[in-house]
Amino acid sequence: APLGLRNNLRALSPDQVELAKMLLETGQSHVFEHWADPGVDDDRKKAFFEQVARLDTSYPGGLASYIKTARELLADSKAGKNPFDGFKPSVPNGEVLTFAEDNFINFEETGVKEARKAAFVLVAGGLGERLGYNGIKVALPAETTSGRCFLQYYIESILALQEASCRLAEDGSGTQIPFVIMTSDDTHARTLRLLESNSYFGMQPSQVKLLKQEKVACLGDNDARLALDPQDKYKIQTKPHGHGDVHALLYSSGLLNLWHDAGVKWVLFFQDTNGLLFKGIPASLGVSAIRQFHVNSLAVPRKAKEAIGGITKLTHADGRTMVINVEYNQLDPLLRATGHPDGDVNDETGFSPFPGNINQLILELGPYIEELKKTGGAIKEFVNPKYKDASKTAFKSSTRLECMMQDYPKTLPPTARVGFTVMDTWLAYAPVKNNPEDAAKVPKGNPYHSATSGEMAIYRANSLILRKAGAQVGDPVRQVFNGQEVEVWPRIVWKPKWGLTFSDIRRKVSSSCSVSQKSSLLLNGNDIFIEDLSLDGALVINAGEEAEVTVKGKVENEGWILESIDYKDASLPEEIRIRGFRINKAEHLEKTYEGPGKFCLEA
Ligand code: UGB
Repeated sequence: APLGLRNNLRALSPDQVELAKMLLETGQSHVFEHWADPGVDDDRKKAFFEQVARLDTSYPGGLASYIKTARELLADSKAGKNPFDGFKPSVPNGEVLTFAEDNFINFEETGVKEARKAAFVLVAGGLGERLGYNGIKVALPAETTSGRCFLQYYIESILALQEASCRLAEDGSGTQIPFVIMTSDDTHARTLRLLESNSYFGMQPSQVKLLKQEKVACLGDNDARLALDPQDKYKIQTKPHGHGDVHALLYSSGLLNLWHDAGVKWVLFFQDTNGLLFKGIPASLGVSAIRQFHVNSLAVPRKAKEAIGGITKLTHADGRTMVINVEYNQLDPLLRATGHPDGDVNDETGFSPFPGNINQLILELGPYIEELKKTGGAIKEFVNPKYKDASKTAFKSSTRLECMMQDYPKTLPPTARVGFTVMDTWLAYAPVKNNPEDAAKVPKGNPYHSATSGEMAIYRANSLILRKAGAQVGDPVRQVFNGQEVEVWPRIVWKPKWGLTFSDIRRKVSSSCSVSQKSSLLLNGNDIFIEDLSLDGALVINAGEEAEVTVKGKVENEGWILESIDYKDASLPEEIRIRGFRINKAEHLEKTYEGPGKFCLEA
């Protein structure tokens, strides 16, 4: 042991001695080299061991196992080893759904029935460095017509599913769908505050569990020597380990067994900023149930080189196969290395033949628990060091191991039923990941994945859905906001409960209604029926739980106007600036019906 540690040995507790031993045995003696004599910096030494203990217990297999894996992965990386060595990629088979077709409607119906046996898990520990927003991403408005933030949209959607599913239950029993949010030190306090200051957006607080992921130790060199914090030599530098942590956290929390005992059958994982997400959930849950998928990944058609992973079938020379997400930076080199000299390119459909992973996973709980009993929730990791030069001997900055939740199937036996469901992008996927400057640089034809495009996608989806339901909805106009050309459809927004499935929506909208492009229609209620409405302006309907409202007639007013703004204008709130527009509520008609009773708005 280095002198620094030897001098302090007597002052250490037995637990601390054990941790020190583990560090020495794993080649980490350097962390003690600068230690001051006993009596000096004692609090910092105590904090050091507390941190080491935390790093040790929060990682499946402990810190020693982390260091061992790191050494192996760093050696592979230095040797330039291809993680897919021996595997050939091909396009897998899955369920391809088209919105509003009969089989889509059937899957939705089954999905809603199954929802009472579901639990939802949101991974929201990421800071979203690409977006550059200062707050937590789930607090961002998904769209600014209603102002509903992502977290509110998710919770209201889960509650809508819960209510609809319980209504269909044969035994008439109620249930509370469990909702887990994985947070990190970067997001935990703010997520909790957002929930508490909004009464959990209508959910029972006991229904919601926050599980905080810990960061992992940083590695300073190819020997996996732990990197010390440059500001504090008694502290190991740490960085996020990735969304794959969610499996180990769920397992160690004990929640999975509790859910199993309570009759939960499906666990649905999803990400922090997709304002279309729940439009695809009922049908894909239906696919899981009918096709009996142990793992069902949701996917959308993907443009070649788009920054989302590709769902790929990998077949090894030794016969092993798996259906897995290949991350966007790996798919192109993998294809080039296996006889596709052009790499990841669009085919005649204008899309890559590999469907795009939107990282919404539906796992069947029973087989999931069985697998986690074996793995403890550990997910195959990777390392991505930025080397100083081609000799690959030193790093530009410390690195760490990372893992992704969609890599869960990598350890599954070949008998596992791993499938996927492809949906229309306009229906199911519009994340908010890129800041305005980067979004404006996205190659033409590829999605911006910005706050601007995320909001516009919601209006487009709702407009297209109403069209499918028979309504006449005005064509969009093209406008440029924050340097991004987008389609601006009528701003139609409803509460998740109003339109959970296509069948619900079709029942509530008659074919004789029309909404012009300049219009905004905001439906805050459940039983609102749109009959013979001709809207050219803005209309807001608020209906209480027990009010049934029929809307007819002609509404014409100036409406709500989208005004361009400069994203650099610091006088505006950041969540508005990142869209490049704000809504000027020039004129609208607003009606509120508390109920109980039947009401009719004849404009
Ligand atoms: N997240 C955590 O909870 N903890 C972490 O440590 C890190 C992230 P990003 P990424 O849908 O377009 C994913 O950063 O990782 C949460 C898929 O890997 O938004 O670049 C974070 O809060 C990729 O295959 O995305 O790419 C957020 O909710 C593709 O599907 C989520 O994890 C891509 O998403 C994702 O984090 C996509």
